[in-house]
Amino acid sequence: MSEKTVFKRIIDGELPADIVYQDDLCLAFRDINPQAPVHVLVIPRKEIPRLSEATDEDEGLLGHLLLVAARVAKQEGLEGGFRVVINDGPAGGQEVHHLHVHVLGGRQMRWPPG
Ligand code: DGP
Repeated sequence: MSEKTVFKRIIDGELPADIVYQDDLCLAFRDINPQAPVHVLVIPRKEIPRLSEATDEDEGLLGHLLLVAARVAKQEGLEGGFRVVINDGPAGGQEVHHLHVHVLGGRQMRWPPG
């Protein structure tokens, strides 16, 4: 059996996290290595390794994650805007193999991203 990811361990309460929102479907907590004054990760409780492995069955869940991302941004006072990022796979720079949505804000975002 493959090892639990750190995010699964947070879901299971085995690792501490600064949780800012949670419901039946997802959890949002502060990134341990923030890239902006506000950097929150929104993750599904369901173990989906990466966006490209989500299926039609996950359509509602994916929409929910985005709505929660916007809700968290509002809660964090990001009225001026924010950035949402999903890294997928090695070329996308994904390090933790549990789908997560980055919510970044509190500074001016630039384009292109690195
Ligand atoms: P990605 O590169 O998209 O897979 O982003 C993974 C993010 O997860 C990265 O910004 C750092 C964050 N992270 C890794 N381990 C932990 C942890 O144990 N706790 C928290 N809060 N964040 C973590």
